[in-house]
Order: sequence, then structure tokens, then C-alpha cells
Amino acid sequence: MIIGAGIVGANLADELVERGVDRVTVLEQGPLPLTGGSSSHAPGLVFQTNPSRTMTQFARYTVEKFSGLDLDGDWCFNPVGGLEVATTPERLADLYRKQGWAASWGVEARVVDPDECVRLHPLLDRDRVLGGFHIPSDGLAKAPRVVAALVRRAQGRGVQFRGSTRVTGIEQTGGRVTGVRTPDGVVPADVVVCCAGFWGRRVGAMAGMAVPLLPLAHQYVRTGQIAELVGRSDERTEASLPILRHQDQDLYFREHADRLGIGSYAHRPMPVRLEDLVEDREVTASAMPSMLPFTEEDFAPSWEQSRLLLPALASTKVEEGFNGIFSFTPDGGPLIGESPDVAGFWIAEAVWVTHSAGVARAVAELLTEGRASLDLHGCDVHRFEEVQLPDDYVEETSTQNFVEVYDVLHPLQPRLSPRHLRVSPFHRRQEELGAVFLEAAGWERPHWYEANAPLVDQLPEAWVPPERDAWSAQFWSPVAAAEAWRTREGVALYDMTPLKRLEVTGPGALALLDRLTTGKMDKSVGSVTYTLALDEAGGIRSDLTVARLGPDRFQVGANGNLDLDHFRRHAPADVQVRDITGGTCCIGVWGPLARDLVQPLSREDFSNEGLRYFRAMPARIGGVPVTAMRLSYVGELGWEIYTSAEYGLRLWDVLWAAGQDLGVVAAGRAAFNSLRLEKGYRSWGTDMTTEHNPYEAGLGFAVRMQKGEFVGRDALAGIGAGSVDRRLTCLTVDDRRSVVLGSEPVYLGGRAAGYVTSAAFGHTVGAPIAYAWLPASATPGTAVEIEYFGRRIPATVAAEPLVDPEMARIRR
Ligand code: FAD
Ligand code: THG
Repeated sequence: MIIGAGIVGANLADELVERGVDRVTVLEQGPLPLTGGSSSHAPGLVFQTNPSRTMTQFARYTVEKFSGLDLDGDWCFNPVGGLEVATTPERLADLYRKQGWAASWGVEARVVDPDECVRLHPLLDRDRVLGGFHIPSDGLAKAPRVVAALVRRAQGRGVQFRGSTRVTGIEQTGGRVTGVRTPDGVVPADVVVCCAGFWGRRVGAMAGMAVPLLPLAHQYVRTGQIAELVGRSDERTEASLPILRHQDQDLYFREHADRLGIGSYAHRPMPVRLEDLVEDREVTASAMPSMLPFTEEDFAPSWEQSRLLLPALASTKVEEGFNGIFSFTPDGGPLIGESPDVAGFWIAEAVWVTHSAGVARAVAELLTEGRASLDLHGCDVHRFEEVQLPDDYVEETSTQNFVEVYDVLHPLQPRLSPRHLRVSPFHRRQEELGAVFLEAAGWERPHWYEANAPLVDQLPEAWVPPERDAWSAQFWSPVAAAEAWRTREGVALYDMTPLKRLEVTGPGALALLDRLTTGKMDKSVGSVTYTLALDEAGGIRSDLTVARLGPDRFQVGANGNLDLDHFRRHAPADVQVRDITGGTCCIGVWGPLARDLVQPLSREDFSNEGLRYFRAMPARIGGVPVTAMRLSYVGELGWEIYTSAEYGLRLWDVLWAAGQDLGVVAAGRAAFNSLRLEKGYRSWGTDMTTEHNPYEAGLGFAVRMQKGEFVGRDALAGIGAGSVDRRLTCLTVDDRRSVVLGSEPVYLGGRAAGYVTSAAFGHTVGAPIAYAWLPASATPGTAVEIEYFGRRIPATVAAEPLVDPEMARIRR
């Protein structure tokens, strides 16, 4: 059962029948096929290039699929190409960054000069344009026609579509969906996928599911006739010039035969309350529930700007306009996933036309195969933390997303509000030390501490970091080099509180962990295991540490809320899975002097024999009850020291005071990320995802094939480190100074052959490090080039890890 016959619902019905699913029904509140939802008025610009690889792949599939569709011979996709223009130097630079994403994700595109911009789009004012980004395979999707074509095709293959049928409730028994309620009665269904677009929150609520999206209005107008366009395209072809973006002014343009359509994000955010919509009225191409009356004054500045960019508009005016409604989310990503409480109730919402076919294909794969071929972690509705689900958070952040939709955003740029949603117990001390905080999952996380600035002048010659370019210097400080130095040569305190922690307890806990991970879990109490959670196809869902704290009690160090959702979903009745992140805290005490700091504070034995590498024990440190785990993501001697939240500040103060003679520093995420890359430790979600198996990711050592059955085992049979064709590969930059940030394309023999996942300057090795997905043929010593803002930076494949391959530092 699919709710909603917009571009998402129609594509999903089509993808499901294509996979042999029968008895599919689509219920739609509006008439068919023009339902009155967002897809019924969308101008359908498809710009494929996106910072997210997954979103770009979704878009590529949309282009491919719609290109093969027509309705009675009329086009569904018009490949006019895409052109984004720059009118500021910052934007021009950003277009080069986009060119990099396109190359990384496999879209052919290039930055072009102003003359070429004008040749491609003759209406442009040559003097205003500094350059453009041209994507020949972008174009226009005719969304209402795609819906009509897909409805027809799916009907022909047995899908039932019922228009004018509103879903008013979700029926469930014993935590499973059984059907949906409509004014005509209950329609039974064992699987329900809600594709209700911006109505999604309302339908989600019927199943008790939080759907973090906000309906916002966005202005779109059509001009009168433009002399320069007469004769170029007719009503049937509609357009021949590339779709155009003028992101410096939050505008986009397309042709409607001899007129232009202009969309604007430049106006004030206009959140929409569903209660205020006029529903149940006739739907025509110009009047429907998802279209609000045009507010002309909001468009005035955009009209001015449009006329500056396209002087030909001087001879015409805005002839008609509307404020159209669609969905925004806290991070701009779509919302895909199954309800945690009502099995069989799924959503696929906050999806642009651009990504619609790709999202539908992924959902169809999830429903038929249990997994999607593309990495969905940025789309999964369970990526949000509890604090990110309330209405005020969703409204504020989604509105911010609307405002910033076309802004040039640095990958580390934090939102300014809401902040301070979650702070660790040491927050006050961190502020006193001049912590520069960025935000993740609602947590305030120190990136470096200004109190360490004097150490920069004391850096030994070999540790002095090179100057950075202005872009990579943002949200970075040379203080990070000092903190890395003190970690490798002294001792440092890291706030590990935001690391997601789950407690898995109960008689079935061991069996559950054994089944869901690749490691041997039946080890002695006190063992800690680095392990992987795989999907059925052997793709990496997460990498975890599992500490056995009691026969039936485990503490799992996880990567995020998706892990919580995964474990909860699979936990039988005799296992409890609890998120203990908030009630606890953690300090990583790491460095060659870590033992000198900790041992005098405790009567427990912190010697190498007393607590071996990858072992955990309860202890008291300065009178504070803790659990100490001997492991280190930065690759140094030391422990993760956990305690409950109320002792956190005391723990920090005790360690801090005792460390003064040893020159202890507080260190932040910037140093942390650099140190972990030097040690070759992967970061799930960035370095590897469900798209990669453990051998490709260099994590085969964490897979115990001999242990017996576990999820993903069958898929790995016969695969090994030697049989993969691509690998997560360590690169160092040859000039030892050009830093890259991630997502850049990597060229091998002059051809784009892969892309950077994580990158950082390696302070210990004195060179920038980049991890990249590359063909397995790129073995150590291979020369490659990384493209950064259009510049090719020579780099070399290195044997990894770069620091302490013999584990001497960590095991002493
Ligand atoms: P919809 O098309 O809204 O479909 C949801 C359907 O669910 C509706 O038909 C609705 O009637 C039905 N429904 C809701 N509740 C119920 C219920 N209780 N029972 C039964 N049925 C129900 N995207 C692009 O990619 N490119 C663009 O150029 C572009 N331009 C845009 C311009 C404007 C002005 C606007 C407003 C949006 C634009 N978008 C664009 C975004 C795009 O239109 C939407 O993201 C997309 O159409 C959403 O598709 P959907 O299928 O999720 O939602
Ligand atoms: N600490 C804890 N849990 C975690 C992380 C952490 N869970 C999520 C994430 N981080 C997991 N990532 C890693 C990556 C590497 C290591 C630990 C956690 C690590 N690896 C050793 C190595 O590769 O040499 C493992 C050696 C072994 O298996 O014995 O230490 O930061 N609590």
C-alpha cells in the first residue's frame, strides 16, 4: 500500500511491480493523475551535482529513468543541460568545488568561462558573469507527465490506483501495520509506505511516528513573452536553453516556450500550516492545495536581480506567480525508513523531483531485498537524535536550511542556532580553556582550545604546520598541531562524551551481539572487541567496540542513532538495548605519559599487565567510580574513562590537577581527526558505508569467519583482501603542504578513478593525508592527483598506517 501518488509514490509503485511485487495499491487523496501535491506544479529542474554522493546517484538514476519515459510521445525528460553561473569570486571558486564533486560522483561537467556561459545561455549579461558550471546531462523533468506515465504503466502491470481517497488512520495490531483507514472503510495492507510529501507529518502522526519535515512555501513565477525567445522552442519542446541557476541571488530559471519561469529562495521563509490549506477542491494546473496565492512584494527583489542577470527581461513582466509548497528537513536530506514502533509502516518523504526515481528505487530495494544498493545513512529517518525531533527544532533548522539552500557552505560550518542542546559535564572547564566548539548530533564538541595557543610558539620545527589556503584554514587553527604534538609526546584529555554508547543487557544479549556482528563475543568479562555490523550482503552498517562488562551486560561504542535503531529492531524480548550516552560521559586520556597521569590517582593496576590493550575494568580514579577501557582512536597509550554524568566534572578536575606537572592539555576534534588518520582508523559513514565490504575497507581483520553464523557471513564467503577490485587507500600529498578536505576526485593516469573520503594534515608525519576509494591496482608508491578547486595536487599511495604500524606506542 502506497499513500500518495506524487512523483515519489508513482515511482515507487513502478519500481515495486518492476521487482515482481504484486497486489500493490496506491491511495491518493486528490484526483488522478494530477493530484494537487508538489509534483503537480514542480517546474522540474534536475541539477544532479550534490555534495552528497548518494543524492547525486539518485539524481543520475532519475535522469536515466525519465529519459526512457514518454506519455503518448511527449517527453518526460528534456536534456537541455544545466548551467550554474558565478557573479562573485567566492561562487566561482565554489563552482570548481562542484566540478570536483561531479568528477568524484561520475557526472560529466566542467567550469566554463563567461563567453561560453553566454554561448550556452544567450540571455545572460556577459559583464555580470565570472564563469559558469556546465553539466550537459542535466535537464528538465516534466513531473506531472512522469506521474501520468508511471501511473499508466503501473496500472497496466496490475497496480491499483484509487484517487480521491484520503487516508485518515493507520491500523495496527501487536506493533504491526494491518491496513489504513479511509472514509470508505479500512483497506487491509501488510506493508504501508507513506509518500505523502509535505503532508508527511500528518500521516506519520497517525502511526505515532515523528516525521522531521517542515512544509515551506517557495515562489515561482512566469514572465510574459520575451522577444529573444520567440521561435526558439515551441509549446511542445518547451525549452532548449540549459536550466540556469544564479545562486548568488537564490534564483533559478527555465524556459516555458517563449517565456521564462523563475524560482526564488531569496524571500523570507514562509512556513505553512496544513490546517490553513484549502483541500478538497478541484485541481487544475493553476489551482491546487500545494499552491498558495502569490505574494508579489516578496518577489520584488528577485525580479530586480533577474533583470540584472538577464537584460532581455526588461521588455516583459511577471505575468503569473504562486507560492508553492514543499518539504524541508533539518539537514536537507530526505526521510526514508520504517517506523520504530509499527512494523511495516514506512515513509519516503522530503524528496525532490530530482531524486525521486533514485529514492523510489532504494525504497523498493529495501522492501524486496532488505537493503539498498546505495548508502542511505544520510537519508535514513532514524539518523536524528531524540532532541532533533521536536517541532521547534525541526522548524528552526528546516527554516535555516531554506535560507541557506544556495549558500556556499564550508564542510565544517556549524549551525549557529539552536546550539547548546547537549553539553558534556566538562563543558564549563572547556569554556574556561577557550574551547572553539562545533556541533554534531546536538553536542557541543571542542575542535581546539585557545588556551593551548601559547604552545604553537613552542612547536619543534618538524611540527610547525604549513600555511593553509583560505578555505581549508576555516574552522581550523594551528593550535590543533600543538594539541597533536602534546598527544604524541605528552598526554592529552579528549572529551569522548558524544560517542554514542549503548548498553545491551539480558539473557539474550550475547547471542544478539554474536548474530549482529562479525566478532567473537563469547569472551571473558573485561574483554573489548572491535567489530563490524554488516548487512545481509556483507556491506558495513557500522564499526563498533563491544565491551563485556558482565556475563549478560555489554557496552557498545557506536557511531550514531542508526546503530541504536538497528540493535533495537533486532533485539528479542530477553534483551534490553538502552542508549546510555546522555547519562554517562567519557574522557580519553592518551599519550606516552597517560600512565604517569592515571596510575597515581588509583589503587587499581593500570600497568600493561594489569589492564591489557583492548581490556576494560571498573576502577576508581581520584575517588570517582569509573570504567576504564584500554583503547585509543588516536593510537596512543591510554584509556577511555567512563563515568556517570554527575561525576564527570569531578573526574575532569582530578585528571586535570594531576596532569599539571606532566604538561597535560585538553585536545579537540581537529587534532583527534588528524591523529586517527595517521593511525589508519576509519570513520564509518565517511570512509566506509553499506556500499563497502570489510575487505575493501581494509577491515577484514575484524571478521571472524570461523565463529559461525552472523548477519552478512554468507555474502563474504570466498572474498578476501586479495580479491577486491577497489580499496580504501591511504594517500599522502607530495608537496607536504596542500591540504584537502574530503569528497575531492582522485585521478589515476589522468582519469578520475575515485574520491577522497576523509582528509587531514598529519602533524606527526608532516604531510597532508587523504583516504580515498581507488582501484585495487593503486598500490603503495602509485602516483595520483587530487583535484582541489580545479587544481591537480600530486599525491602518492602510501602503505598504512603511517604511524606506529608495529603498535609499539599503544601496547607498552
Ligand atoms: P507530492 O507530489 O506532494 O505527493 C504527495 C501526495 O500525497 C499528494 O498527491 C497528496 O495529495 C498525497 N497525500 C497526502 N496526504 C494524503 C493522505 N492522507 N491520503 C492520501 N493521499 C495523501 N524539485 C525539483 O527536483 N526540481 C525543481 O525544479 C523543483 N521546483 C519546485 C518548485 C516549487 C515552486 C516547489 C513548491 C517545489 C519544487 N520542487 C522541485 C520540489 C518538488 O516539487 C517536491 O519535492 C516533489 O514534488 C515532492 O514529491 P512527492 O511525491 O514527495 O510529494
Ligand atoms: N571508541 C569506542 N567505540 C567506538 C569508537 C571509539 N565505536 C565507534 C568508533 N569509534 C569505532 N571505530 C574504531 C576504529 C578503530 C579502533 C577502535 C574504534 C581501534 N582499532 C584497532 C586497530 O585497528 O588496530 C583494533 C585492534 C583490534 O581489533 O584489536 O582501536 O573511538 N569505545
